[in-house]
Amino acid sequence: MGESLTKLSKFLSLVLRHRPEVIGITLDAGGWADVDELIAAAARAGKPITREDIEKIMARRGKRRFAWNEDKTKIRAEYGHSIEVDLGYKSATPPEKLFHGTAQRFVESIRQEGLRAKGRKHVHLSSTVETAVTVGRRHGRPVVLVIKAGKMHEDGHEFYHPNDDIWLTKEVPLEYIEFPD
Ligand code: HQG
Repeated sequence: MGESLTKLSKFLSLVLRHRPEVIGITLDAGGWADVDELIAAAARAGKPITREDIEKIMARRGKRRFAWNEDKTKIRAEYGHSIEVDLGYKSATPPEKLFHGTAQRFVESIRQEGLRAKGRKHVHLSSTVETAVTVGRRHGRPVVLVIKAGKMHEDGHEFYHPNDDIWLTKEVPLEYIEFPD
């Protein structure tokens, strides 16, 4: 993805996960924004984005951050929200182990209180170590924690699975986290 599309994708993440008000729109209960409204509002806010840009962002390989509704009149973020939205995901059964990429500087605090959602509504877990390393690197020196997801699920914790790589849960108590030596 070109640099300008990356910027636009980050802007969409801001609007659709955190702050729709920056361009003066609201999301519906499911987190959906009307695409025409979003395009018009973004232009008024001096952040022009075209339908073609959005199509390109949606067609890229890799993370599926956004989704269309059925008739492609609406768009929403699929994970990562800090605002309350009902994504309508059915709870899913996770594999035995999942991974969480974090930074070394957070490990001491995580050892005290487990994984918290912090600014978001969910803790984000990865299906693979590789993705977890990339996620952790965003914050500093990466550290990968192994999460006993199967056991958590058995014990009644709910998991959601918006796409192949990402699992969401409300929090991860300490007893389900394996720290590296
Ligand atoms: C850490 C990106 C101290 C946590 C990624 C993380 C992901 C604690 C940071 C998605 C803690 C929050 C989400 C505790 C958790 N004490 N630190 N008790 N509990 N933390 O960005 O998981 O590219 O909100 O380890 O790829 O890094 O945007 O969450 O380091 O999928 O599509 O607090 O966002 O996706 O950071 O990333 P974030 P995240 P996109």
